[in-house]
Amino acid sequence: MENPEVSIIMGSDSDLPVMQAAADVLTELEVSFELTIISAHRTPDRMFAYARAAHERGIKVIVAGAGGAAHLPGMVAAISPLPIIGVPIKSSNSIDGWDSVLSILQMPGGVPVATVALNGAKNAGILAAQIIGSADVAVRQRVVEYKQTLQAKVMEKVARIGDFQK
Ligand code: RP5
Repeated sequence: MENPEVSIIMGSDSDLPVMQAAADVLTELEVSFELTIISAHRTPDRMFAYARAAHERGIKVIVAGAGGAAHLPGMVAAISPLPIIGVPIKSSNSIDGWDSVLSILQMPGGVPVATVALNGAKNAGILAAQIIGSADVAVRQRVVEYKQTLQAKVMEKVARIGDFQK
């Protein structure tokens, strides 16, 4: 996409089946994004170059997914001034998912990473859109409409299953 506002990065192509959900919801909300692989451990120079320059390319939010010893979101947050949303992934090298969660969640003071649930890439994409929407009325309106569809889906189920006594 031209002029992406959100950048989706992940440690490996093996993370893509999870991270695809962030791309899908950003597509649905019509937020421009880029998507690539950056490994904090295997391509450290690439990670530094990316994190130093992402904001200069017009990126406004970074969604970063990794599994196991999941250092990518935290290391990018250490370098970049942009808001970082971390997605812990239960990957092939993850013991049980807790390793990924705690690696991303337990950041030291001064270096925040907004951590979503294990494999929570969909919510990471929505949160990224909400951050973009805080300064973009059209995106914010699409988030409003998205929330209305969530409500409508639940109310359809209520109509099917039954309601409480009013
Ligand atoms: C992490 O190691 C990646 O984010 C991925 O979740 C995990 C396994 O990577 P591969 O061995 O599948 O490339 O850095």
